[in-house]
Amino acid sequence: MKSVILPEGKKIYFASDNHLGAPDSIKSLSREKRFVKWLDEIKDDAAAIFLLGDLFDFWFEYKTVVPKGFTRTLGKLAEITDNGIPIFYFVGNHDLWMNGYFENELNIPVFHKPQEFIIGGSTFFIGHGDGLGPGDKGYKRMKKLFTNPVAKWFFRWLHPDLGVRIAQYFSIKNKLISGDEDIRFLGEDKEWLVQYAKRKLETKHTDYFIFGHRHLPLDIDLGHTSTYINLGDWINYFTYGVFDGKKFDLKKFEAS
Ligand SMILES: [Mn+2]
Repeated sequence: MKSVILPEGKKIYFASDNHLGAPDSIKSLSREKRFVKWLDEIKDDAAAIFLLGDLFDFWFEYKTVVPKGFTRTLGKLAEITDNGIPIFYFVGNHDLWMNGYFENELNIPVFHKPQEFIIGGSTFFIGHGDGLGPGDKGYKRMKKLFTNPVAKWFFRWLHPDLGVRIAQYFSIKNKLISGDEDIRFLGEDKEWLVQYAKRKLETKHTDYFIFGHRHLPLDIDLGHTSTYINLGDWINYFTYGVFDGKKFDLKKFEAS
């Protein structure tokens, strides 16, 4: 299990689901500027920052090329890690084709599966949240294709102008393929990430389950002193999580 030291007076920050690049570069840019402003404000008291996926609406790394754009975000992330503040990245279902760029260029470890962390004495189970729990069979099949080495090899050999265009089309048009769900609360018994967390709790206690993917800010008491947090998104809610070693809060970053 990985651990993060949380000094007195410092905080751990969490955010997810920016979907930069969607629905177009102009609309994305104002959200990106707000996100960079948030990063700039929190860096002063951050002990670590966790980004829980779908930072990009589509991201694919070719051997020598990454997609255009997102310069402000990448620059700010580099500035923060250069100043010694660790950032952890968990891929989402929209940007799972990461392959070394964040590690090498930004010094940010990238996780393709949920991870357990000990942070300031509390236990955390952290991930994007796609494909976990019961159901979602159509998406789980698609994810097998997305992560298939042969399929990735063929996609990589499409010209990027064509490959990225095809991917953007499917990302925005097709909810089954992108794995995005309705952003209304389904009720605790139907929220599959709640069910997933409750099942995990049967074998092992965890203080906090932190996920993104639902695009819906949720703070649910699972009983047995365990909490499920969904971070919401940076499209409609502009929400983030902050942990000070004692309590976890979901907050909104107001535009000013
Ligand atoms: Mn998402």
